[in-house]
Amino acid sequence: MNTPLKALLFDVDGTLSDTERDGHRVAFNQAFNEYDLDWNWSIDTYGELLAVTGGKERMKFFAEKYLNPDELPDNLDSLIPELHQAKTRHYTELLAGGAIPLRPGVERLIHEARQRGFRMAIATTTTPENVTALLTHTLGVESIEWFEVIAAGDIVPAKKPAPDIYSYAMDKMKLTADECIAFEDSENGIKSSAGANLTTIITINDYTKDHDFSEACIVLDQMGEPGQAFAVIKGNAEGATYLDCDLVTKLHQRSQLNNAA
Ligand code: XBP
Ligand code: MG
Repeated sequence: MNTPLKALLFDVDGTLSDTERDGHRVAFNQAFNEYDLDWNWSIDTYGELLAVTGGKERMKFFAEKYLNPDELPDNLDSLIPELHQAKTRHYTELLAGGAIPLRPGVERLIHEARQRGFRMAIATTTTPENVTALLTHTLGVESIEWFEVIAAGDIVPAKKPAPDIYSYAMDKMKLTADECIAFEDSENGIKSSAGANLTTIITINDYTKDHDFSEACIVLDQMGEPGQAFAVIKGNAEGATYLDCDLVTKLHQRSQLNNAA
């Protein structure tokens, strides 16, 4: 039984755009500065902290695991949501300043998917405002409407690696996992998508290149463009040099056949 592919479900951070190092990390540090905290997340420390998804959850983890008890602010529980609001403000300002572009091939694939009538949704742990700011400042404000569901942030209580955010998006679209394919960049991301029984295409980045992607149908260094070939890290791209809807459809079909075997 081969169910046709109907929808493309995209992670945001690390997948659509390299937002973590020069976006989220910088915005966290700006928020700490604004609140006169001498916390500063280096590129390496941030890589460790990415093990925890969600900005509020990440700050709490940092405070509890990286600080001495005497360094902890008394009002930590009320401070974290305030800091997070400030961080979101700084982050969306960075995006508005054009600081973070889409990764290679993302815009092309999204346009092609629209033309070919594939449905699209977002499934991410980041705050909804961050998603709309990224879309607005890269693809244009009208692109928000191209995504039938923007499943983001606290809309589900259990963030990635829990499968809930993908299950939520598929429920809203009235689709089953075998009618969809997910695009992810991280181990927490694929735990979530694979946990929701989704075939998953991985494009790695510097923070995630050593993660475990054994459940991916293919692992690429990027989506690639005509004239800018991707590198295939794991899997079979059947001679293609960039990710287009034909390759996405083939990967989906192949994974269905493997699941049935
Ligand atoms: C993304 C994240 C997010 C951002 C911060 O993970 O972990 O938490 O780093 O966003 P994924 P907020 O790509 O797997 O969805 O500060 O808005 O929570
Ligand atoms: Mg991600």
